[in-house]
Amino acid sequence: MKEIFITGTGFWKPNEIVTNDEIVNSYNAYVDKFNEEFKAEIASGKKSELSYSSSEFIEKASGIKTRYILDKKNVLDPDVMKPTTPAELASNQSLLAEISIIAAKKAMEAAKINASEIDAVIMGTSHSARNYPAIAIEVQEELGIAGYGYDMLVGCSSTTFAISNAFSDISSGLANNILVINPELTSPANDFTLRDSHFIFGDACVATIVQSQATHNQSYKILNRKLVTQFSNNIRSDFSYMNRTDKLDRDDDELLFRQNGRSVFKEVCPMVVTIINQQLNDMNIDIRDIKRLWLHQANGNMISYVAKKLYGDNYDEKLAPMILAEYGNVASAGSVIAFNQTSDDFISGDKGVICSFGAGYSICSLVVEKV
Ligand code: CO8
Repeated sequence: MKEIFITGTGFWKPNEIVTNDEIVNSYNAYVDKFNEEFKAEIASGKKSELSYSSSEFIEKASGIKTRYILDKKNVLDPDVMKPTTPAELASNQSLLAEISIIAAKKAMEAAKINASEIDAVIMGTSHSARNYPAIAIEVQEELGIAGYGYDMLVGCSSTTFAISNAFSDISSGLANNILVINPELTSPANDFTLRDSHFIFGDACVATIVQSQATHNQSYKILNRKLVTQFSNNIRSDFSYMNRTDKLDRDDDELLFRQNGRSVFKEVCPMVVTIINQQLNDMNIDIRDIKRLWLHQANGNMISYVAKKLYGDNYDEKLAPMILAEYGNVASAGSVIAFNQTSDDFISGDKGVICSFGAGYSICSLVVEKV
C-alpha cells in the first residue's frame, strides 16, 4: 500500500466580518418590516407573525460569534437579505474558481509545489456555481495544471470525501500529486429571512495538496480513511435544473438550504462518535494518542458532544478546536480550516483526526500523523 500525505493547506475568506449583533439587527429590522407589511394577513391567520432573533440565543445554541460574508452590505440590508454575485458567464471567471485559485496558491506555497508538478484537480463543495464545465477544470486551466479535473458534491463532507478521492487516485497510480479545492460560498444558498438558520453560515474556501511523498517535514501521512453515508431529508436543498420543469413553481427561497437542526444534532453526533471509535479500534489506536480532533464546524455543542463521548466529560477544549466561533459554519471547508489553523504545535509522530459530517447524511474521518 502506497503512503499518501497532506503536504499543504491554504484558505480564503471574505474581507468583511459580520458579528451576531449585526446579523440580528438586520434580521429584526426585516421582522418589523414583514409584520407591518402583512399586518392584515397576520390578524386573519393567513400568515404567522415573525419573532425576533437574538445574539444570546445564537451564541448559546451554536457557539458562533462572527462569520465572514462576501457581500455584507446586501445581506444585512433588510430590503435585500441576500448577496449579489457576479453572473456565471462564459466570458467571466467563475467566482468559485477565483476563490479556489487564491486558496490553491496558498496551499501550493505551503506544500512547496509548483502547478507543473500537479497531476489533477478535485473540487468538492455543497453547491457548485454551475453544472458544467467543471469548476475544477477551469481552475486547472487557469493554474496551468496538466492531467484531469472533476467536481463532486457531498454536502458538508465534500472536503474530506475529495481528499479521500485524491488518496484513491494516488494509490491506484492515476496521479502522484493532487490539488483538492473546496469553495464554500454558502451565503447565496442561505435564506437570511429564516430565524432558525439566518445566523449559521459563513463563506470560505479551502485547498489541500495530497501527494505520494512527504516533500517536507510539515507533511501529514494519511493513516486511515472511514466513509459512511445514510440517507436523510433533514438537511435538504431542492435547487435543481428540474425546478423549471417540475410544475411546482416554487419561489427561489423555498429551494434553498433547509434543516431540522435538532434532528440533525441528535442523529449525526452519535454516528460520528461510533465511526471514530470503530476506526481507532480497527487501527489499535487509543483515543489518548489522538492529539486533536479537527471536526466539522457546524455547531459548538455538537463538537463538545463528540469530544466528550470520545475523551470524557472533562476534556481539554484544545483537543477539539472551534474555529466556528470566528468563521461560522463554512460547510465542508470547516474541518480543514480548523486543521490549518490549529496544528502548529504538532511534532513528528503526533496523530489527529480530521472528520467532517453533514448533509446526506455523510461522514468522512481521516486519521493523520505528522511526519
Ligand atoms: N433567535 C432566538 N430564538 C430562536 C432562534 C433565533 N435565531 N432560532 C430558533 N429560536 C428558538 C426556537 O423557536 C425555539 O423556541 P421554542 O423552544 O419556543 O420552540 C428555541 O429557540 C430552540 O430552538 P431549537 O431547538 O431549534 O434550537 P437548537 O438548540 O436545536 O439550536 C441549531 C438550533 C443551532 C440549528 C442546532 O439545532 C444545530 O446547529 N443543529 C445541527 C445542525 C447541523 O449540523 N447542520 C448541518 C448543516 S450544514 C450541512 O451539512 C450542509 C449544508 C451546507 C451548505 C449550506 C449553505 C447555506
